[in-house]
Amino acid sequence: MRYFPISISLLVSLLVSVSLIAPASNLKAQSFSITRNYSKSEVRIPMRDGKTLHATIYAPRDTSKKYPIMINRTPYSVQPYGPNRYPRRVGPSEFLEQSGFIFVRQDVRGRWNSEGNFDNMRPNVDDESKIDESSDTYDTIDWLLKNIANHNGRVGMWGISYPGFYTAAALPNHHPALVAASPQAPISDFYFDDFHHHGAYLLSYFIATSTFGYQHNSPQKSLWYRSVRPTSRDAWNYYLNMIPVADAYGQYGENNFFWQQLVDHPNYDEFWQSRTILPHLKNIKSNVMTVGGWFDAEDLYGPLNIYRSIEKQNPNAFNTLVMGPWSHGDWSSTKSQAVVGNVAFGNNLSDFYQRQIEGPYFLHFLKDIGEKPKYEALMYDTGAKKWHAFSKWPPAAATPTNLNLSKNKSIEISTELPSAEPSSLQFVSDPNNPVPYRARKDIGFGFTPRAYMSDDQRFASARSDVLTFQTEPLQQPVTLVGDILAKLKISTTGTDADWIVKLIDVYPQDYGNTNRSPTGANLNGYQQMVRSEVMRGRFRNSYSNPEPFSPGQSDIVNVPLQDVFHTFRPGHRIMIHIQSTWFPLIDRNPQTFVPNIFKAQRQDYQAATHTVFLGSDEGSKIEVKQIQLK
Ligand code: PG9
Repeated sequence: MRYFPISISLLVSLLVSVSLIAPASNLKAQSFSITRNYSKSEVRIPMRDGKTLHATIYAPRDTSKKYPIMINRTPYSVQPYGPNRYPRRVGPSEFLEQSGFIFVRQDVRGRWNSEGNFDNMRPNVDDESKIDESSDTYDTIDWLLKNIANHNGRVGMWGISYPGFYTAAALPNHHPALVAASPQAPISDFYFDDFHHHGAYLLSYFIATSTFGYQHNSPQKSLWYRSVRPTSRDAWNYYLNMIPVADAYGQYGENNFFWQQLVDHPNYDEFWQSRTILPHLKNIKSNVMTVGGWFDAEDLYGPLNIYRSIEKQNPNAFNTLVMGPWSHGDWSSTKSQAVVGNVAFGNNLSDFYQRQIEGPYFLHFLKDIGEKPKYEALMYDTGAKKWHAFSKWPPAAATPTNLNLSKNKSIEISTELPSAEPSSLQFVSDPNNPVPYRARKDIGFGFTPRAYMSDDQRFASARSDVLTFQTEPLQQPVTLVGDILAKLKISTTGTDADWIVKLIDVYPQDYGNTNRSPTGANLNGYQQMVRSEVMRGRFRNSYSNPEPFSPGQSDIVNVPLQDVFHTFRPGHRIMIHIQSTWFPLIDRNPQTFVPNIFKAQRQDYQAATHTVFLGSDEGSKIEVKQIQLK
């Protein structure tokens, strides 16, 4: 068994012993002033094609030492612009700001005060005469090393979300001075992160789509576009009436190039395939620490697959993965409690991460302070609520197991195939009466969907168009690790359908007596979402070549769910949901096969009867991996 069950206290004592951090008594920092400790300068850095990119440099006022350069590249602006205006935060954490780095924040090509055209997830081109995000970062690093004072010749990069993508996109053919990169909640591929999940468009990104769809004509220090403004506060009906979805175009205006690209490329074609960074993560000499949140609604595919791609293509690289009980980017917060929706995971988790995980990583590789991290994967068990360090992910000790689904809606956990006789269950799926992705009271307009990832699923269990399966209360803990594959044998009376699968932790009826939720939610019998995913049925055999279903004919739909690390404790149940609408998280499948669902007309949206085949070795089952933790 090659894993190291490490509690926070043990991990802290390990790190305090190498005097990386002050003992707990000093953990709470005084309020650290960027203005008092850093001087600001603004530069325009020339790229190899002649375009110049704006960068703001915050250098320590103490010029008696040499410092590493720490770069963050962003499409969200490096505001505030102007020599005498300082932000509250310039680095990944106050802990690292206090340690002293030369922080460089840059507007990426085509955004805000930088020149050039913006291109979402700009394709990486392996041609040094052409530009991409890798070449822009190389040119930026080269210029900085030659033009700024007091650096120690080493460069780090970090970024959360889109800046996480730019950190990963710096790695192909990276500058030799780049020695420590930390892509955090990084986007890897817009067909599996953010805007799409396995072919389904995330309608819940409707507001965000306007952010990345307007070119500016010249460098700008203030917003050059108007975000789309829904004409109603009733999100549910606003989205329900948006048919054809492509009509939203009218609300964006003709010049939202990204919306047009989304509508024109519903399949995983060359447009999207050219924009994934995963196959380009080769020949990496830099050290990499990828960070993600188990409840990240935006970019969960990204961190898991960037770690995997680097591991596969660079077996000798220092490549670590940290996954904690966080939603999108929570690890960078200064909040004392880690809470996702109604579920609390403990105190000082982001402080622990910043001072004892992220901090030591950069201090070691950029300043020769402290030891190299001793784990490859530092993973948080979201059920038992404790950290574990593994030598690889998924852990070598993980054993394949099946959640076998039965007609009586029970689940049998077994390494054997289902023993029950062949059977089936049916439900009517109606896109005009879709299953909400949250309790209706919680559905509104947001920049992106965030909080649904640990929601109570009792609102859905009660619906006839959601098939609900569950185990008996567990006698022993069941720990699931790694990715999950729902192998569904189905049929439908329609010619297209979406298949959504959810993994749920059902709390005991008497749970809440001692564990009230920080939001006041009653946790007795709470049905906590652990993982969920959709497969748009037309893409079941190929994301690039959609196929209709033949009405009444059985077919196989494999639904890949992202990794988990979750212990279902004794007294809890494991629950599975299967459904075919998930609104308005994703757009609705009209259940009539049309060339492009964005352009489906009202008459295409038809109810259909779906059948899920169970039992025997051909029946539907959920393939998981189990580990026995000490
Ligand atoms: N990945 C996040 C995002 C990308 C595009 C649109 C909306 C959100 C992020 O960068 O925060």
